[in-house]
Amino acid sequence: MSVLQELSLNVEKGKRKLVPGLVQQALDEGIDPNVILNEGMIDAMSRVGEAFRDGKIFVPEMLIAAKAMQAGVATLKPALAAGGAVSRGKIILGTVAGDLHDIGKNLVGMMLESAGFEVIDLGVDVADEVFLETYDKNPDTKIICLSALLTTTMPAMRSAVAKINAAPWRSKVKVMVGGAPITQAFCDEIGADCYTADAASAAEAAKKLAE
Ligand code: B1M
Repeated sequence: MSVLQELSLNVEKGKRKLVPGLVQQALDEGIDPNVILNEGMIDAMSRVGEAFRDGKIFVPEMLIAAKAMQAGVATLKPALAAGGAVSRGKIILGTVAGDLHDIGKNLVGMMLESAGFEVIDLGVDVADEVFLETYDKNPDTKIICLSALLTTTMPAMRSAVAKINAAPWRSKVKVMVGGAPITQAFCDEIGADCYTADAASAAEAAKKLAE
């Protein structure tokens, strides 16, 4: 079995203590950090999601797998986020109200930081008002980034974007959205400026938007 297969299996099984060592082994074998992330960990989380959907596992198993992935991401972070020291400005980032998923958001934050942005990470379950208040305290913010992982929290994303769109400073800031259920069509419908499907493309898009 290759190290990536072993890593993927251990993320899926939630073996938090084994995952960092396997990530390190993969790095030592010279495997591209993005390949380690996608084929060694994100793939595993997709299988975890399918098993949950099919009723084969339950929330605790999903949480244990998430913790294993987080441990792996921590080991991978220096290799993944080997960014320069450029300063591209501030970004406000958070997972919308009612939504507790943060692995994808954290990856987006990591890639934005490595692209040279200062990221104000508001965490998960962020109320609409908190995005607005944080902008008021940081009016030099260039982009507000919203993540949502549940179809049931897409309305919260719509609501947050509607409030941002109604703010007097709207023309000075860009709004980016993403997360598994989000699409370009939904982004257009709710009046956000940019949708991207993954963390790497979010960082690329942010660089263009902030120019
Ligand atoms: Co949840 N969960 N979960 N969960 N969970 C999903 C999302 C689900 C698809 C599983 C399934 O049923 N197949 C399903 C949603 C179904 C739906 O909405 N239609 C689901 C459900 C139902 C739930 C609960 C409701 C379960 C319950 O309680 N009955 C519950 C809700 C809790 C809440 O939020 N209120 C719940 C809870 C949890 C845990 C807490 C146990 C745990 C999260 C732990 C954590 O995040 N710290 C969890 C997990 C782990 C998952 C799965 C298995 C994995 C999510 C993940 O981390 N993926 C997930 C299934 C799946 O995704 N296949 C599932 C890896 C991560 C890297 O990908 O977050 O998609 P992702 O991020 C990607 C892109 O989406 C993108 O970039 C990242 C990759 O580069 N991206 C952006 C994300 N944000 C972006 C922002 C951007 C741009 C790109 O710009 C701003």
